[in-house]
Amino acid sequence: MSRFNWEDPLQLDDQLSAEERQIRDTARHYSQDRLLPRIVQAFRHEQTDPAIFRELGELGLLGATLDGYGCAGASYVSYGLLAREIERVDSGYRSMVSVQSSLAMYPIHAFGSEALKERLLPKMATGELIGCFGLTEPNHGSDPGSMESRAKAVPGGWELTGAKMWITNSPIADVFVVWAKDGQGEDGGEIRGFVLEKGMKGLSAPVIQGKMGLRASVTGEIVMDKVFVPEENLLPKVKGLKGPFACLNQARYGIAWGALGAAEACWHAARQYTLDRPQFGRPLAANQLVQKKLADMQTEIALGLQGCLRLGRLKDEGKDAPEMTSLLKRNSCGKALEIARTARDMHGGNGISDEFHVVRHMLNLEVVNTYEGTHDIHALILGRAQTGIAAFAN
Ligand code: TGC
Ligand code: FAD
Repeated sequence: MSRFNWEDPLQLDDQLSAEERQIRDTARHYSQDRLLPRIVQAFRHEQTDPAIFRELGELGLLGATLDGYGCAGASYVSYGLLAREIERVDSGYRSMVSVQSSLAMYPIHAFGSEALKERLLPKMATGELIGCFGLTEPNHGSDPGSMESRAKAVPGGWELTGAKMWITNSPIADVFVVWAKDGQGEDGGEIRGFVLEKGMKGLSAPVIQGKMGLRASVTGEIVMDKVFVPEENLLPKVKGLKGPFACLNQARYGIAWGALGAAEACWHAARQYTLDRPQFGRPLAANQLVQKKLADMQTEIALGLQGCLRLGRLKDEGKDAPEMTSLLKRNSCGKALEIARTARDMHGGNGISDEFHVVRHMLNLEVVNTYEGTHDIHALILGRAQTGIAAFAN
């Protein structure tokens, strides 16, 4: 029997522990059985189903790497594997998980008081409470250090004013992790993290309509008009940009795996479609041009997954660095987007229909390539790390 498995050319499966395979299989079965049947309608009609958070929570897939507070305490490799399985169906569903786990639960776990953790994390782990993360502003995306949101110290807490833009989950969120500067001076003081809660006076989160990608994942603004935030909702254990960036290190890592899951879905679809569809009296897959495209997809995905696995193992050993995540977030997103565009083309006219899924992945991956640091911003992070020169600085 051939040792070569076209679907797993470098035998990634053999490199996983029994526990990692189990989490991967749980996520795969849920995604294929419960998410795939809903995605075409959800994407077509821009519908986000909040019940999905509770379903994911029941399976232990929210905040999976965190210890305690009802979380699974799983490995980073397991987290990557579950992101890959969910994004195999849709990047929007993986986005919902990334934000809940890495951008909302993680900062509360890492930087929150014990009381805040005990009050919020167990219900976020079950999906009863939905979280979001507000860093980007209307005028500051790639350069969050220039944010305009301000937190003013007042008796008993803080008063927050400002606006956040492009915030995943915000219109349905119960818990808002928001970053704002704590002073009124020229540079605005230091960046601090705050946990806002649905219903606070002056807090609203209008939906952003008309997205052409990630249509199954709701996105909104966060508008703060003198919102009073009690002292216990401050994240006291961190100051400065390293607070939000610590969260982004986690989420970007999950995206690196997830984008390759979407790429695999496109590759498998292109292979099957070109095997099934005859033109000029033989399957499209019989043409050299088509086989080269399939070989390129297989190669990029197999190599990319090995990179993600290596980073996951380094994270599990506490030996990772943020630049490693930039390298892989950038590589996975750029390669996955290219694969989705090629798969769309290989489906011909049918590739334009949402029933064939590939155009949906392509549109989603345009977003995934942009958020959590654009493809070019991650190149500049890597450029700085090897030249010592920050190309984006004044
Ligand atoms: P810079 O001078 O580089 O750093 C300022 C301070 O932050 C520290 N730091 C990090 N710490 C931990 N992890 C990292 N990855 C870190 N990167 C930087 C750094 O050590 C320094 O600390 P200190 O103590 O010396 O003050 O800051 P800069 O302003 O020059 O940064 C430039 C740049 C381009 C690297 C950065 O701003 C950047 O990464 N921009 C991209 C913005 C971004 O990724 N936004 C994401 C928004 S959230 C989102 O998109 C969610 S979508 C979720 C979904 O739906 O899945
Ligand atoms: P800009 O920073 O204005 O960049 C525009 C272009 O200029 C890009 O191509 C960029 O690469 C390039 N560019 C910027 N600076 C430089 C430079 N110095 N040199 C060369 N090129 C440069 N944010 C959150 O905080 N929370 C969320 O939950 C969240 N979810 C999102 C969901 C969706 C659907 C989308 C679309 C975005 C989301 N974002 C979120 C925001 C996302 O992180 C930002 O859109 C992203 O960081 C880019 O910022 P920007 O849109 O302001 O683009």
